[in-house]
Amino acid sequence: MSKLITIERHFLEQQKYFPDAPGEVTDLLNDVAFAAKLVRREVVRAGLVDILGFAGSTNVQGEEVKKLDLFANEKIISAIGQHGRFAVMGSEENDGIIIPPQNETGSYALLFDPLDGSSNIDVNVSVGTIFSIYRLKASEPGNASLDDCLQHGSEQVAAGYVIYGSSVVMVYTTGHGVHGFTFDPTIGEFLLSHENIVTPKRGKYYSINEGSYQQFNEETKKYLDYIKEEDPATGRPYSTRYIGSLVADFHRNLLTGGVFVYPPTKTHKQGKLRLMYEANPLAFICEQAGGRATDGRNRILDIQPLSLHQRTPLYIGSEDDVIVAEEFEQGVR
Ligand code: AHM
Ligand code: MG
Repeated sequence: MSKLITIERHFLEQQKYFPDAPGEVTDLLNDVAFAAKLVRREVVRAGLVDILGFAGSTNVQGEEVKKLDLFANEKIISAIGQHGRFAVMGSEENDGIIIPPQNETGSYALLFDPLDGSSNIDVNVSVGTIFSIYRLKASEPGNASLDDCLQHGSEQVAAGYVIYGSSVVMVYTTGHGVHGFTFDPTIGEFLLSHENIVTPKRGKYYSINEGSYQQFNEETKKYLDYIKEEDPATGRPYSTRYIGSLVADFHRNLLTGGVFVYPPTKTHKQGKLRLMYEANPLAFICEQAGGRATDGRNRILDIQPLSLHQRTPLYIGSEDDVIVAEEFEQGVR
């Protein structure tokens, strides 16, 4: 039997990369992994809501049944906020920043999407949690502000996601490779299952919501025509894979190779996805795995954020595939 490595053990080993912050990064990641276990516990029982009570109603214990994404949001805020390691948080579910009760001792900012893929929550399709960690930029602990959240993605100390799928997997990076852990429910631990993930330079999948075709610009339409042409030399046509849960689409493409595109549309010039909660953490992971992530022109990690809920087009995945999609977007093909 190969050696079993728990996620906690792996976090400890990452600490060597942060000699100026003894123990801190390990603790931060442990907090996130613990919150993920709490969310997992609820996600795997999602179907039971039908038996125990509908979201928005009262369950058999007389408690109000929360929608799963709101539940995940509250759990993450309370489980992580209580340890005093984060001075400020931003969630896709909250309009403004969140200052946790023990913020005076925290030197970090956490940005997260508690349960991404909302359209899939009630139909037993994979959803995910995404997170991103920064050191405070502008403030002393106890005085953290929005500015501490609005940092370039390239400043991330760590980022990761949890996919609640056929099994539950947590993937993270601290800028030293990308590592994946599968949850073993019998012992309640995430165990190392994907060490040093390297994404293929080219894949065979493209992931885009083609139902929005009429909303796309001419460049995107041309790209879609191209990707479906028959040309064995370049592996075309590519196969479509689109789940509608970013974490699930990203995770598959990370492991198998491929490109995910959420382009600008006629009505949403900046696309749909959020820079701080979705694009930045996944871009950090993707680059660490040897892939590429841009808004069609600029590297995601170099975009200056101006607001917490800012949106961005997203081209992410295997390097060669992303470059082709960008060339179409820029009109050079
Ligand atoms: P959400 O935050 O409301 O869940 O929206 C984000 C999700 C992503 O997971 C996914 O990639 C995208 O929305 C799908 O959008 P669309 O239905 O427009 O294809
Ligand atoms: Mg989301």
